[in-house]
Amino acid sequence: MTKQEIAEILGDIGILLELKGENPFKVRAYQAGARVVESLEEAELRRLIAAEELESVKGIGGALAQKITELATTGRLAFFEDLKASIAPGLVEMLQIPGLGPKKIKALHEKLGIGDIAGLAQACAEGRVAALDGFGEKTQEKILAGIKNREAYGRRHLWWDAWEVSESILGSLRALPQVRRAEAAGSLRRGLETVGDLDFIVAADDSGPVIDWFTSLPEIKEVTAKGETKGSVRFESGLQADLRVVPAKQFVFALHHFTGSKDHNVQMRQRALARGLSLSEWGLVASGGEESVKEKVAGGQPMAGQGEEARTEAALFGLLGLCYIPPELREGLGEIEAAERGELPRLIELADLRGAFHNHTTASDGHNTLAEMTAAAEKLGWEYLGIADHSKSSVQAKGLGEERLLAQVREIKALNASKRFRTHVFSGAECDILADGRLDYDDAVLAQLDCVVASVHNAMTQDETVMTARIIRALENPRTTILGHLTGRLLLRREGYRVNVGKVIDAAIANEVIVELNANPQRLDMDRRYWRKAAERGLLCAINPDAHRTEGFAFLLAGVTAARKGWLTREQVFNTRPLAAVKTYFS
Ligand code: DGT
Ligand code: CA
Ligand code: CA
Ligand code: ZN
Repeated sequence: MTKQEIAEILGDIGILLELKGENPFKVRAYQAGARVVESLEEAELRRLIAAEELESVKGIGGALAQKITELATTGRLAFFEDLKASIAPGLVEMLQIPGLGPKKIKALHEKLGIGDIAGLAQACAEGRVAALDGFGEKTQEKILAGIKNREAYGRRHLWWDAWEVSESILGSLRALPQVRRAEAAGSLRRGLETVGDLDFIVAADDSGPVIDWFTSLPEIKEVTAKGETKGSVRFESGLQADLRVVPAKQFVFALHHFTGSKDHNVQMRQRALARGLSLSEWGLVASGGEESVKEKVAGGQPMAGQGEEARTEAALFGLLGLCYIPPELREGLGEIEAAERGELPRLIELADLRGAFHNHTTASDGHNTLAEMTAAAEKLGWEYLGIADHSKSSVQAKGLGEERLLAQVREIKALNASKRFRTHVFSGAECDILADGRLDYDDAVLAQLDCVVASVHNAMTQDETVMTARIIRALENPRTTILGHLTGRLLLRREGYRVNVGKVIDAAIANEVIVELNANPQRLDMDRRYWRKAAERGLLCAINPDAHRTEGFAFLLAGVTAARKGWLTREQVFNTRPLAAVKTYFS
């Protein structure tokens, strides 16, 4: 644990003790301890701990010395964990509201019985907070504004929304004359399905103009930090972004560090240490001595094992005996071990896809006609396009009755025969899985289709056993080709239905049903966490855009990103296969 991390925990202990109404002297001892630790040099702190001389430092008594030692050597502190567990989480959460310190929260709790932010909002709305001693109208208004702010800005954002903003900023950053390299880092680069904030890393000769440009973007609501090499902003949309400017020779190390994840970084640093090296955002240098990596690099100490600088992340990984680890895999979930053994998968890429299934037209709830969708697919170079409009039970989505469906099948046959487009169209349906697991069309009708995507759209509140049995029954139907959006989740909006995903995967494998990775940025369903194991056991994936208009085809990028995060290779994804192979599969 770094001294910064230790100091933060000591500070937190002070706050929690105050929240509990503990003796003020004790509270102040922790606050002072935090400041003392912060003021020490990192190496000096290590030395004092090793020599058991912490108590010789002014402001650190026996109890504090013991806790600092425990933190520094084990990375944990039982006392802190117990303390946190002893306080209602709602009270701790209230600390996030600006202007609310432990004293005020304690008063709100004791005098008004307020135990969480929701209760606080209500008390403010009813004017009860203003009436309290030491609060008043002004404070109440400020608290309410803080709560609203937190609701608007405290949330995460869909990967796709963040990616679109990030792409446009990166394009402009790279066009600045001072900028040599610019990349997005953080969870966005790792392809997480939701993103907390954007992190940009820039190599530039002169940081001032870059920070100035960044902090004066037109969509900005607030500049939350501005320094010589760092800027943080909040856009109107609520999305926040950090920008860091570094010298060119540090770029790769900063990019790697701020890409994360934290777990991946911790394992990489340990690996470096085992090789007598220190890795940080500043560089990779021989370990040992009193200086930090930053000081060593600034002092001109050569970076480990290289003439001048690591120009690429591949070179950085190479210095630690690893092949390049794609950002999507950097979650500390075994990627370093796999890289060491040379067993990283060759991850699927967008260009590997030759077409996609599960797309809607104006026949049901889509916004473009069959011809428009096909023309757009042709423009993207797709060999094939799978149409799957809703089935009759999805009335609200204009689901097709048998007659309209069979008319569409004939229309698609005629379109293919006309050779108007180079893209072949497969006829299909997104067929509802009824509440009891039967499909929404009879066998004779389903037999007319190339591809049946079976999905749950109603009776979503069934309990887990019922829902699981229902989906498995649909998988056992020999007409089912693909299982659509397995859990029905809508990211940041709606939990998926309760279903035993493991059992559904087993049944899909046993019945040779393809499982969809729905690429709609709100869905990304089946979730990335299941794919690696399932695909190793033989499950086939189809990355489907679920497009309701031609622009929806672009969502495939979100789907491919999620698939990469699930360790999937080209071979494990069905729609990388050439047209002839897909025709054979469907026949
Ligand atoms: P987010 O923004 O919540 O979606 O997730 P990230 O991963 O983008 O997290 P963020 O923005 O706080 O930081 C970006 C990366 O920087 C993170 O993945 C790892 C690195 N990093 C940030 N703070 C720390 C830290 O305190 N310790 C370590 N080891 N790494 C950190
Ligand atoms: Ca971030
Ligand atoms: Ca950040
Ligand atoms: Zn659907």
